[in-house]
Amino acid sequence: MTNLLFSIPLISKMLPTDYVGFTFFIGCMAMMAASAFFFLSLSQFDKKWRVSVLVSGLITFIAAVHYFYMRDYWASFGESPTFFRYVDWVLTVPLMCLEFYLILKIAGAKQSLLWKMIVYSLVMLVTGYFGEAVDPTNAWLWGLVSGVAYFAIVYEIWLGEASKLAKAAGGEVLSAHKILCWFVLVGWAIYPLGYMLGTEGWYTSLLGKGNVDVAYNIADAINKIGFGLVIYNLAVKSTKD
Ligand SMILES: *C/C=C(C)/C=C/C=C(C)/C=C/C1=C(C)CCCC1(C)C
Repeated sequence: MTNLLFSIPLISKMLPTDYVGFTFFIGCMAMMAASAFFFLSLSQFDKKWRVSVLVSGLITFIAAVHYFYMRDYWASFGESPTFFRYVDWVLTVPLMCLEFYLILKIAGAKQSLLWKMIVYSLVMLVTGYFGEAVDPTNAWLWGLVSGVAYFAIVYEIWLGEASKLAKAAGGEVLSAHKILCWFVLVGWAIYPLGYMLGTEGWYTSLLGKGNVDVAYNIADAINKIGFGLVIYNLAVKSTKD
């Protein structure tokens, strides 16, 4: 009998030029390490900040699990794991909206603000999924609707109710809110760029085609871990006071 165990590889080779595979691999490790960091830091904070830091850890933990699946999917099929990607986002982006709400609660944020942002983010992601996976011939149109929802989020935190609450809260909360606003405006803008590199549309002649997964993986690392560190930093500073 031939040794079946050795004829079925349990791990696939990674070519040195496989940047997608590489960024998936690094993504797994980074998200996992960040989760351990956030979870293990919890006990050092005042009670009211613990939930925020816990949510930071949940965001990177949910991403870590999806990254393990996405890495394997890419290694097995050499295709974008679009489905897992969007499931990850549908879970983690609303949690990022929750982070805004949690830090603004001390200034009187209402649940309606949270729900409004969650609805915007779901519209943004569901239409994005349709453009990438269900109806890619109209990718530009789905991307446009998704982009409008994205700008609604940007408006809400930069100029809308959330920004007013942040000003009312002042101090460390206001500084943290400002940094998170920049993450959403600049860090999140990498996603529509990746989308345009990965789908066909009028923009293809301008931008060309590129690898959507490398763009998404870099963006996820910046946004999920960076976002969490801003919250962590806020909790550290507010606990010392
Ligand atoms: C952790 C994951 C995050 C922060 C994901 C954010 C995703 C976006 C901001 C995606 C935005 C998109 C557009 C604005 C238009 C094209 C379609 C999307 C879904 C890529």
